[in-house]
Amino acid sequence: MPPISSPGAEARFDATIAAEEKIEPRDWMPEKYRRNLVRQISQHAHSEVVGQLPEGNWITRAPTLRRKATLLAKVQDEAGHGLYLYSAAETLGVSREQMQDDLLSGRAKYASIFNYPSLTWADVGAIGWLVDGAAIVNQISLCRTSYGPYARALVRICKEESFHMRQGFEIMQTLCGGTSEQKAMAQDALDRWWWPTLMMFGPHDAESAHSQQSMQWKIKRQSNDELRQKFVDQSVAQAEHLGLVLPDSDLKWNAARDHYDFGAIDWDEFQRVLNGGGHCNRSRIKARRDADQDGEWVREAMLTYADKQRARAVEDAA
Ligand code: BYC
Repeated sequence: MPPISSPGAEARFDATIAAEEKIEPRDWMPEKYRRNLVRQISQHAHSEVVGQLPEGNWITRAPTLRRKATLLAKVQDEAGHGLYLYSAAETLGVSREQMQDDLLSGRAKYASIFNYPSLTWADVGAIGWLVDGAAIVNQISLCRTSYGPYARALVRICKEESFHMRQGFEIMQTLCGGTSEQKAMAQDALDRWWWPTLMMFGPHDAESAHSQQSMQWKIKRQSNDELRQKFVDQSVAQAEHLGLVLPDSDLKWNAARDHYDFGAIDWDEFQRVLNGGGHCNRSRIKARRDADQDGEWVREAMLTYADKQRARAVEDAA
């Protein structure tokens, strides 16, 4: 049941946001704030779950037992992130079934990056280094989001993402210190993942439909462009350390701005992938639909078991 509005509820909501305190599920909140959060948190949850697929593809082919165990743990963590986030969204009155249905029917989005294929083992390194690296930049900022359950889920997620980024960077480091073929594999993975990673931060601020309101409500704490810039700035030194070249001829230090300038993002490609035209859009949704169907008997069995337990408790109490 959503909290009932009472006189002064909106002023209390505004004062809570202004005081940098958290809005909690028991608090009254504007309906548009609630809906915007459900949209962002559920899309974030879907991204974590669909995001298991590109790397999951390499679990059976990891080059060593140690790499396999680490990758398995990382992919499991992503499933856990999905669970924390679905749980946070449920506190806003939306059901898990509804969110699942929105994903499977294509009504809800998930991060466009996961519609790109993971072609070689180096892609597992590039995903950890770049994709998890971009996610951390975004999510560290979101730890200060105004909705309590989302903020608390993000604190835990960020700790795990930090391990994910390091495992990716270490794979890249190993490949870059290996044979010339291995280094070329690492460069090729960087070339393919760099630009889609920059798209993870969303459209430019001027084109971002939700940013202005989300920043006012402190759901988002930094804009899409600010976070993207932060990611580019941190990545340059990391690429240099690896001895790799970021695939952008316009990338150069701008002393006046105290930031790196970088080239234009292909927004047509971004829109095409968002609208279903990426390499893997269909296979990603098919994998989620198959998982949903394959898991149906488990859900049924658990519900039947829960019903039986409840009936037994009622009998015992009588
Ligand atoms: N991909 O007004 P805007 C991970 C959509 S997974 C797809 O700027 P907003 C990992 C946007 O949703 C972590 N769609 O939106 C897992 C909106 O569409 P709707 C992923 C995108 O919400 C496994 C429209 O474009 N992280 O770490 O203010 C392995 C207009 O955009 C994208 C999160 O989800 C995109 N890249 O800002 C490895 C972080 N960008 O809803 C790693 C949480 C934009 O109007 N989310 N759109 O239909 C956010 O921070 C924000 O939602 C965004 C977008 C910055 C993504």
